[in-house]
Amino acid sequence: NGLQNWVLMVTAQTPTNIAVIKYWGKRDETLILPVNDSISVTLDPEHLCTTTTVAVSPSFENDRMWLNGKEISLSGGRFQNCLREIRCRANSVDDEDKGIHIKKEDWDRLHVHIASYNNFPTAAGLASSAAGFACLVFSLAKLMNLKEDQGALSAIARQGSGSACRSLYGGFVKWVMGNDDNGSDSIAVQLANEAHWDDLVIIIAVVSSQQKETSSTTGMRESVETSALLHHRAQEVVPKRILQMEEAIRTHDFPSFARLTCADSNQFHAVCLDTCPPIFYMNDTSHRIISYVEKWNRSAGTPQVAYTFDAGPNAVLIARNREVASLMLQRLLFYFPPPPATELTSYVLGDKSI
Ligand code: 2P0
Repeated sequence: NGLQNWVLMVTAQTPTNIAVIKYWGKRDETLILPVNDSISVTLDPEHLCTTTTVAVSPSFENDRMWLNGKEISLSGGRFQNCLREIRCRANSVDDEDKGIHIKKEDWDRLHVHIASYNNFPTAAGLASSAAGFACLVFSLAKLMNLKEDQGALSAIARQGSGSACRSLYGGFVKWVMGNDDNGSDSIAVQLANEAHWDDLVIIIAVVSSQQKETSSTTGMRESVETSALLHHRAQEVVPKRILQMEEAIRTHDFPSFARLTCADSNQFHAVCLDTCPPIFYMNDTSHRIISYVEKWNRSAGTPQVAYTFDAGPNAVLIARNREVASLMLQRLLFYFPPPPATELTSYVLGDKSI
């Protein structure tokens, strides 16, 4: 194409994922290699997701990115690592209809523009970086016609943000920590697809949509350096839980699934408390939600709801079926009534301390 005014675009949408066996701690900070395996469930794409459009044109002079309409810097090592890994695997692209022909070697001098939107609060402990980097890598891989399989793409997304590697699949996903120093075997694999256990309903109770005080990256670095509990957890506890969780998912065993999910969330927050200086991600409302679910499960005789909290105070509640979910929603709104919309956005649960 002699004209220099063409633009080739790809748009993709990627949901976020919620870990039920948590990733917390790296053994390699640059390659983002974890100290333990983790397991997550990927949410439905229409709820918490990132939509990313990537474009390439000979008229673009630099790589640029906009997040929620605001330009952000691409100079960070993580973006650069992802872009480099994708560019070096790029292939030729021929779009006859548009008369666009890009040769493999052209990708070295072509620049990309990236526009990304989250339909949920960024950095409020709702795994925005997971959906973000997964979507970035997936859409760039499509644009640049990569031939790599999902596993190899997950290893690239992992270098953007660890939890991102799990968002390349739906359903239940395991991030295998791997053994290689180069990270080639630290990839995500799908344990079961989204249809496997579709009775489960996930409700996210937004306790606060404010940005968290300690980023996951900083928090886990400090935990690796100072928490003896983290090392015990990674070596002794998680390997057993991973096997038990895989079995619970395979057999739709909700009581085991709920017990493991709650225990692992609580141990992750115990590691945060065991870190010096201690990290507090949950607040009083989070603690009250835990007590409330524990009481409910005990009085029902068998678990009805599992809870899990990431690097923030928001509760992720997993109900065993739709009936339980609807009951839970009614009860949550009764016990944790949202404040008037004038004080806070109406979907934020009541918490006098905010
Ligand atoms: C997880 N979290 O497994 C755990 C549980 C938060 C608590 O993965 O440094 O944003 O980018 O690899 O992926 C959050 O950590 O951290 C996280 P980086 P990431 O979902």
